[in-house]
Amino acid sequence: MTQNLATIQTSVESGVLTITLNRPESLNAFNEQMAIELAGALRVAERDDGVRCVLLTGAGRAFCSGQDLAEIRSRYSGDAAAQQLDFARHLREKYNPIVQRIRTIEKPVVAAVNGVAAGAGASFAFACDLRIASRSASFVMAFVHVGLIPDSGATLTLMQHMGYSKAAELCMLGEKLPAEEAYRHGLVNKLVDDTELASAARELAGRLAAMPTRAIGLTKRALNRAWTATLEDTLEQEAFGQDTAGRTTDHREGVMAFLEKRKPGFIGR
Ligand code: T3D
Repeated sequence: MTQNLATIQTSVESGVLTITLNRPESLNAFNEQMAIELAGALRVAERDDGVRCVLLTGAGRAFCSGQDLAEIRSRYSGDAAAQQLDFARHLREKYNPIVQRIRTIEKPVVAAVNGVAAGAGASFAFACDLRIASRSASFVMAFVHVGLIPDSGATLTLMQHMGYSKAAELCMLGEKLPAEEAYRHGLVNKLVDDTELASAARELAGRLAAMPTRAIGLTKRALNRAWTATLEDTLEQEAFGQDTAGRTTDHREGVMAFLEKRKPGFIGR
């Protein structure tokens, strides 16, 4: 089923919710309406058991160009202190809930990066669990060019994916990182020709959606927590996750399928 909202398009097929950022005339710049609609779509994805993987992509030649700069022009009328408050509130209310949801939803989230991902648009791609990109795609930490700092979690996620040195270079210089180079640095998981991106992304997301969703969700939770945890905490988190995964129908199905030498049929529970 396909749904066309003002700034995004959503469709669900075989357990994959595809969210397409759809403002191609501004390279899918992120505005207030998109914040509302994207947050809403992710909320539905979290609650709907029929959704077992989320695929985020962009319409046209870009993934997302970050904050709609035309929209924030109106902020420049107040004094400096008021502007600062406004920026913080804007991040807390519009961007942060989206990044939190992408990171904490216990289902795989894949970014199909179909073109340039700039500013917070790049941050959204970094927040996803996996990135598949077309050869012509690129990442630009554009924040510095408009006198801002990286946000939407990128100061953490970019470092996690690439290490401090490369993250600092990209954030401080704001140079375009082509997808080929991003792939070499491990930022992109899979690189494909432009004409193959849509089908390769659907194939990857479809594969993830047919896997044991509960185990994948608990794996994601454990991986996320491990960044800031001690070994002791990590072992405990894994014990908890295993206890929960071990009680699922999918666990039993996986074991039985192995013993009966057949393909497993996972149901996501
Ligand atoms: O509280 C807060 O709001 C703070 C939060 C900040 C989060 C952020 O994301 S800050 C960073 C914002 N994003 C940028 O600074 C990126 C701006 N865009 C660019 O640097 C370039 O457009 C790209 C590198 C992304 C792509 O370059 P190129 O040459 O391929 O395309 P272009 O010609 O620059 O853009 C095509 C059209 O999209 C153009 O419109 P036009 O002239 O055809 O009518 C351009 O104005 C428009 N566009 C691109 N990015 C944005 C945009 N319009 C509004 N906002 C944009 N971010």
